[in-house]
Amino acid sequence: PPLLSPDSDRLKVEESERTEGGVLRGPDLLGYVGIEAVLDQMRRKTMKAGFEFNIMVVGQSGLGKSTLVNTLFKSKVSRKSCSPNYEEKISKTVQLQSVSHVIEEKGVRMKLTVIDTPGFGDQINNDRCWEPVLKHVNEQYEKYLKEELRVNRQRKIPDTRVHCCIYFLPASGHWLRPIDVEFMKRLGKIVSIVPVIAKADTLTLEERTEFKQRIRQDLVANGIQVYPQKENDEDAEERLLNNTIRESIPFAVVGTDREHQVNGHRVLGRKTKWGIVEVENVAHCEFANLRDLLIRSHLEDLKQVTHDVHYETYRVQRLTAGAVHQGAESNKKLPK
Ligand SMILES: Nc1nc2c(ncn2[C@@H]2O[C@H](COP(=O)(O)OP(=O)(O)O)[C@@H](O)[C@H]2O)c(=O)[nH]1
Ligand SMILES: [Mg+2]
Repeated sequence: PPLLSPDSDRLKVEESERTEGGVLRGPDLLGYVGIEAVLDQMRRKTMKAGFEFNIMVVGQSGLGKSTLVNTLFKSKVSRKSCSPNYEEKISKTVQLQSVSHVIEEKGVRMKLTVIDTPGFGDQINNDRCWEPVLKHVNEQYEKYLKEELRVNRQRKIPDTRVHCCIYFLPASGHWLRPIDVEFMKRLGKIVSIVPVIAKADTLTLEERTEFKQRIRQDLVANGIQVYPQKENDEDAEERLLNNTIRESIPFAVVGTDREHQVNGHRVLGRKTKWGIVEVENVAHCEFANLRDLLIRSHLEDLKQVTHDVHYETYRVQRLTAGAVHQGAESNKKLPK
């Protein structure tokens, strides 16, 4: 029997003619349909399921990586290395460590994984120290791809892909060092990199402005891609918002694990002999800008870019390479 009766076929054509090129908005409709309720449905589903966010921190030890991540999420999600034990100190290789926590706020659950890279850039010869990081990022793509390709696959594939890589630049520098260039050049192609200036409380305001400008120039000069990338802007509105971010990176940040009293309020800050650096005060440093970018405005976008751009690139490369490989294999088996 035909799947569609001639009648319903005609109906379909008429409908598509009527709506072609046009948007039917509220006032055009005969009454309230209730499409907007989909937002509530999405909200409820997301709240029930929770979501994953995987963040990686890269930079030499002592730059305040663990402290900053803890400051970002206002909890001890990463272990501070105040007194590195002997073994850690002599570690000759970059060792990646993942720690996961579930953070819940107002009923929304986020499974946060922090991937730390102790040992990065700590050796005298830092040749190819980007390699273990690159390997880790690609391994997570591979894991996801393998799950996706399985016949009986899970309804929701566990996501271990790195959604964001915060790269810590030491505040002492005047320009990007070779290790920074080498790392960001390679990793920028496969993961969203957000460069930050670590321990920015050690710079004067002029030094900070100069250093930031210099880094932006160096990034362009070396063809390094950092997040948010221009070609991934989805519309004019997003472009405008992202332009302001692109003009102000790298954020000069300060981290802390202490609260102090300032004018009767408890604030996160670092106490020095000459005063308190307030971490969340935009007049003091750009920590708030970083937090807003990573969590309040671009968290979902970071996840989307990871899936739609970085993972997609990996998937296409991997599957075309696989197809070529298989083709070659089957060619060999062909009878001559
Ligand atoms: N001046 C200053 N010191 C910081 C800052 N963030 C962390 N520190 C200190 O730097 C040391 C190393 O911090 P840690 O987070 O363990 O660095 P990591 O090795 O990169 O994870 C600790 O003594 C921190 O208190 C900062 O923004 N400014
Ligand atoms: Mg650490």
